[in-house]
Formats: sequence, C-alpha cells, structure tokens
Amino acid sequence: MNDLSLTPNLLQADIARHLTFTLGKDAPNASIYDWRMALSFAIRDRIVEPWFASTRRTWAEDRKRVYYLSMEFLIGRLLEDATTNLGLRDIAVEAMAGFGQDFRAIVEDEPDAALGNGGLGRLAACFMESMATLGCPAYGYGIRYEHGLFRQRFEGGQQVETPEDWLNQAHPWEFARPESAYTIPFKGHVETRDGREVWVPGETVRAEAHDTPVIGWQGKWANTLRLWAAKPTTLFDLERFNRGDYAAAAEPEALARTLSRVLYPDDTTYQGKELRLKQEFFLTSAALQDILRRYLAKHDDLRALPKHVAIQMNDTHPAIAGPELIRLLVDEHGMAFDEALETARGCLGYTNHTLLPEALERWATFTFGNVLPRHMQIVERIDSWHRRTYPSRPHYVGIVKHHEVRMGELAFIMAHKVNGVSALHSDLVKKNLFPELERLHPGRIINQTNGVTPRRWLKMANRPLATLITDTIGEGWEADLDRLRGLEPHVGSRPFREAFGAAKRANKVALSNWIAAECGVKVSPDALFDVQIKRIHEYKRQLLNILETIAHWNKIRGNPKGPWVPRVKIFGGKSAPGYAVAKEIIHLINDVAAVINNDPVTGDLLKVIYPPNYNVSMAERLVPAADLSEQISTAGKEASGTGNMKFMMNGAPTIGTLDGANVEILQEVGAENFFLFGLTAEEVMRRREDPEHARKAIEASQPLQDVLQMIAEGRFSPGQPDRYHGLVHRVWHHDYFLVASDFDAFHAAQGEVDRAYADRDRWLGMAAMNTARSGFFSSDRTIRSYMDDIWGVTSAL
Ligand code: GPQ
Repeated sequence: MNDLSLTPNLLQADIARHLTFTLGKDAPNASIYDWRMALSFAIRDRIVEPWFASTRRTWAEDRKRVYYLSMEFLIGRLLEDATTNLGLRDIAVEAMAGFGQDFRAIVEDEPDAALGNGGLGRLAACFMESMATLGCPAYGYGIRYEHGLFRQRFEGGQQVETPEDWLNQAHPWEFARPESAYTIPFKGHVETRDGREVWVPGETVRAEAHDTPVIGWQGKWANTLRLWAAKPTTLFDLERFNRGDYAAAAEPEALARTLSRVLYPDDTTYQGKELRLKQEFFLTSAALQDILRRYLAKHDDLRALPKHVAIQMNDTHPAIAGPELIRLLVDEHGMAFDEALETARGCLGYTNHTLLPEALERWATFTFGNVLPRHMQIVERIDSWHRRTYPSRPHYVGIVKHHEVRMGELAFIMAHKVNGVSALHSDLVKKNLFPELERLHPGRIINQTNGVTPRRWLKMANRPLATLITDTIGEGWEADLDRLRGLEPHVGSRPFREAFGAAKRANKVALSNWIAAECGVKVSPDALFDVQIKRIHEYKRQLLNILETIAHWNKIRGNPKGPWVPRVKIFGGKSAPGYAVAKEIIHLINDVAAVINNDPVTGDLLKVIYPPNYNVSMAERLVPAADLSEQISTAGKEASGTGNMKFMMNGAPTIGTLDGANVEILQEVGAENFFLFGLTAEEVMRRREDPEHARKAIEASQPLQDVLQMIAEGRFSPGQPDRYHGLVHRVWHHDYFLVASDFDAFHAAQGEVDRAYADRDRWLGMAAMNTARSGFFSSDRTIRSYMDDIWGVTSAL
C-alpha cells in the first residue's frame, strides 16, 4: 500500500496546499512550526487510506480485535516514525529541501508526546507499532493527558520539575471524535429495585475520544490509539454566570477536566490517591463501553464476547476492568453474575511488570467503596466466589484483605492468562509473588519476554548502522529481525568491522556535538561512551555507577600517565518528584560531574555528563552512540528492562547483572560478548539475611572505603561538606539494594571493559555480535507470541 507513485514534487504540492489552506500561511511568512504542521498533515493524509482499509477489513471479516488498556503510552515524536514506516523519508527530505527547509530540524521541532513514565509506557508504544506491522487488529486505549510527564531541569545540581505542555501546540496526528463519548459515573450509592442492584452515581464526567492512527512498517496496516479526554457532563452553570459568579460558573468544567489533566509521575510506586483511582476507572469504563458498543453493532449474544474480544490489562492500573465488565454485563445487559464473570475472564489478560511490593496497587476499601460503590459489591462477590470455588488453607489469598482491595489478586483472578515480562521475572511471579494463586490455577502464569520495535530503535534512530545492515544482508530485516543473524559471517571480516566502527563513530560525533551545545562540555568521540539511561531508582543502582566512577577517577589520579582508556560516563533520567533518595542520587551525580569535569589532572580521560530532561527523543540520540550499556540493577528487581535490548540492537555490549531480560541477552549473545558481574537473585536474598552485609563488604574493599570517605568529607560538596552524610550512612547501614556487596565485582568488570575496548578489533567484533544476535528482542516476536498464547488472534495480512 506504499504509494510508489509519490514523488518529491507531488508531496511538495500537498505540503504547499496544507500550508495555505490548513495553516493559512504563505511560504515567506511560515515558521518552522508551520512547515512542520504542513508536512505532518501531508504525511498524515497518506496514513488515512490504509487506516480506513484496515478498519474496513476487520469489520467486513468480523475479526477478533485486541484492546490494549494502558494508563501510559510513551509514544514520543511521530513525524519521523510515520515517514519512515511509509517509506517516504527520502522523498520528504527532498521535498522540504525544495522549500529551503531542513527535514532534520523540522523533525526536532516536534515536542515529545510524553504520556508515560518509562519502560511500561514505552513498551505499550512499541507494542502498538508491532501490532500495526503484523496486521493484528488492535486498539490502544489510554488517557489524553493535557500535561504529560514533567520537564526536568537542574538547579545547583538538583532536579526541579516544571509542567509539560505538549498540547499548547496543535497536535497534528489526532482526530477529535466528540461524537464518540461516554458518560462515566462515580460515587453515589447502590439501591435495590425489584431484586436488582442499581447504582445511583453522585457525579458523572464525559469521556471524549481522540484517535491517532498508528501505521505499521511499509504502510500495510494501521490501528487506532484512542485516548480519552475528560469533559463535564453539564457544561456550564449559566445561572451562576448570569449572577456574575464567573469562577463558580466554570467549576463543573474545571473539576471534570482534572481527570485527564496530569499523568502521575510515579514509576513503580503509587500514592493511593483518589484522583488516580478515578483516572483508572475513567479510562477503563470508557474503553469497555466503547468495546461493547462496537461488538453489539454486529452481534447480539454477549456470551460470545471472548470469541471476538481480547482485552489486555497493562499492569494493575486498569484492573478495575474485571468488575466493570461484569457490571456492564449484569447491570446494563441483564446477564447472570456467574456467566458474566466467566465471559469477562474469557476476554481478559493481565501483564505484571514488577515484583516491587510498593508497586502493587491496593486501595483502602473506604476509598474504593466511596468512589465505586457498585464495584465494591462486585469485588466482594468475585472474592467469595473464588474462595468457594478454589478453597485454600490455612491462609486464603483473597482480593479484599485487611480493609484493602488488592489489585494484583483481582487482576489475576479475573484474567484467563497472567504473564511476566522476562523469563526470570515470570519465574519469580510464580514463586514469590503469586505462589498460592499459581498452585490454585496452574498454567495460568506464562512468560512473554518484552521486545522493542526495530523500526524506531534501529532503522530510524541509527541510519548509519541501518544502511550498513542493508548493504550487507539486503532489505527485509526490519520486519524479520532474526535475519540480523546473517551479519554473523561478516563479523570476522576486517572491512565489515571497520564499517561497523565507522557507523558507531558517526553517531558518537553527532552526540559529542549535541553534548557540547546542550551541556557545554567537550567530549572526544574516541572515548568509550558508557551510558546509563532510565528512571532514577535505588534498585536500578545509579548510585553504584557513580561510586565506581569516583573509584575509577581515583585510580587515574594515582597514575595520570597510565594507559587509560578515555571514558565518558553518561547518565539520563528523572526521579519521581516525591522520591527524596533518588533526588539525592541525582544531586550527587551532578556534584561529582562538576568536580571531575574540571579536574586538569584527569582531563579528557574521564568526563561525567548528565543532560537534563531525558525522554524518548534523547534516547534516540544516546542509544545509537553508546559503546557500553549499563544494566546493573540488584538481581531480582528489574522485571525485564527494554533499554537493554535497544542498546544491544545498536551494537553496545552490556555490563550487567543476571536480572530481567539481561539473562536472555546473555544467553543470545554469549558470555564472551557480555560483561557479567554481581550477585544472582538467590544470592541477593541469602546475602540480605546477614545484617552486617554492607559493613563487611565495605571493610573488604579499599576503593569503596576511599570513595565513601571522600563523599562523607564533602569532596564533591565543598560548600556543604555534610550534604551526603545521610547517603553514606545508608550505604553502611541500610544498603537494601546491595550496592556495597556488588561494588568490587562491578569495579573489576569495568576493568575488563577497559581491556576489551583497548583492543579495537576485539571490541568491534563484540559490538557487531550484539547487533547480529538481537533478533529475538524485536517486539514483533513478543506480539506474535501474545497473539498465539493469550489473545487467540490471527494476522489480517
Ligand atoms: N515498569 Cl509496574 C514501569 O516502567 N512502570 C511501572 O509502573 C511498572 C513497571 C517497567 C519495569 O520496571 C521494567 O523492568 C520493564 O521492562 C517495563 O516495565 C516493561 O515491562
């Protein structure tokens, strides 16, 4: 469906038409924003045809559809992605050049759609792209947050948050659908009328749809990302307005809109806030009402719903889907409770993304019952049904316990399949998270190792490497990533390795220029670029990385003329605004950077870079330029990781622990192409039983002692020498994430990295092997597996 007849001239005509008639601008007065809009509309026009065709096909063939419910879709920029997938990049570059405009600059003018926090939201975005590529009929359902994830600045090295306002500009990719709207009820009470329960809501809001088409590779299929915006059901209090009470008149509107106003910035924790519960129900109820409307337009037997509808819950955030679907089936469509429960379960799947106890949502029954009184009844009924049907002793693992509703247990019981996101994680979900439910429902928990889309993360973000791959193994790898294995026979050849090195170097030069412009620090593209980019979290251990950086600095200073491999340590990531310990780690990294970067003794041998406001488009710069991928979480804590896969694809070997998908990366790439270190998940648990573990580890390690001593003395905070007393104290006495215990192993592994990098030929071979063996980590493989094992959906292509 890729339009082969399109030429730069024809695209130019489209752009000119949009500039005049959609934007109302003439070329001499057009700003870069106007050009971007005109180009985006011209590209969007090319998506609409395949989008309609896909929708018509699904409808005509009455295909089963996938509905992916997620509180986050971290989609980032869309222009270059759409242009790449349509195969129009070269034409677009030429067309814009004809107007005297630089395509790259236009691409970079687009704000990121930051409708997510991190891995979970980005995974949902990769899944949407893969489902479109594979011709899997699907809808993503989410919230159209007015303000996505906050912007991060550093002031005196500390994180400062400012609101994000992507919707201040027009968003050219979406179609508003004010006619597709649903009423979402909240609060109130439940009455019994003629033996039936009737929910009398205390408030209502309107959910209005906004559709963004998601185009797959080569434009063969397109799906819809449907995001809900909250609107008041009663627009405006005219009586109050006429009385002159203008602020009060607008109150209903303001109240309703708060529901889709902001994304909660907490990654893998939750606050138990009523507004969050309301957001979760808002998304879920709107989605389910939409799903039932679409189904009933063609069918009338709701018992057959699971044959036509697969609903995936992205973590527990939309876990209210179970009770809500039962409510709609029973209260609105007259189905019997038990039948509704089985019907709902037949449709629902639940993906768990973490073992961290603080991430498993629980709502006080008081809050839950107040916001969703009817659902409280339904949850209790599900719970007692489960208790009766699957008796377990001596301790019943239930949904409602100690005056809390446990969303993990609810999602599990209401799903026909539950999955973890890497082999290790799925294993731990069975053994540690839901052991009793696994015993009662053997076979329900399965594994689906995460993946990432190679179109965005290799083809688009790394054009030098993508070109080399195509020159070496031909076209077609973009949609069949296992073909990268075809690179392996070339890895032994010197010219190929050099070409691989040249592609990497081109990316590093581009990144060095960007770092100079953004951070005011000069770094050499010949240094080893060592990158850790992800949310700042204790379990991800940015602290371990910065402590080791100081130890490395000490070593260089001890022998500045030694044969050191120059290194650039690059950090990127945001902390949740209320996460004080993570914010302290950010402060420390910036303080250490200020000292090291100004040290004339170490000079270019070591630099520490931390550009503020890490987001998807920054990742697109950093990943292709990385030499080394830092994946150093405490074993057993990172469910999967997906950044690890992006680095591997782009030819950066991993330094990492046996955690999450690192285990499978190691398996694919081989131990000779991976820098493994650290305690295993089992060893971590045993190690923690020794209350003295940190003290013992520190006392056994002179480098670590020195580093902690320097920090405690204020070497990196001379204006406030006691700034990090608390931090150092915690490493000594409350080192839950085992930074001290893994320090020496990490330090030694970094030494291995230096030795490997110093042998350029050896390093290029390792790097190229990482790319060649990354095929397994395409999200196409993941989605195929969800289609077969969970959704029972076939490709329409
Ligand atoms: N993850 Cl529960 C998030 O990004 N946010 C969350 O709220 C939860 C999990 C991540 C998880 O930490 C990573 O290990 C995974 O790779 C990622 O989800 C996608 O599965």
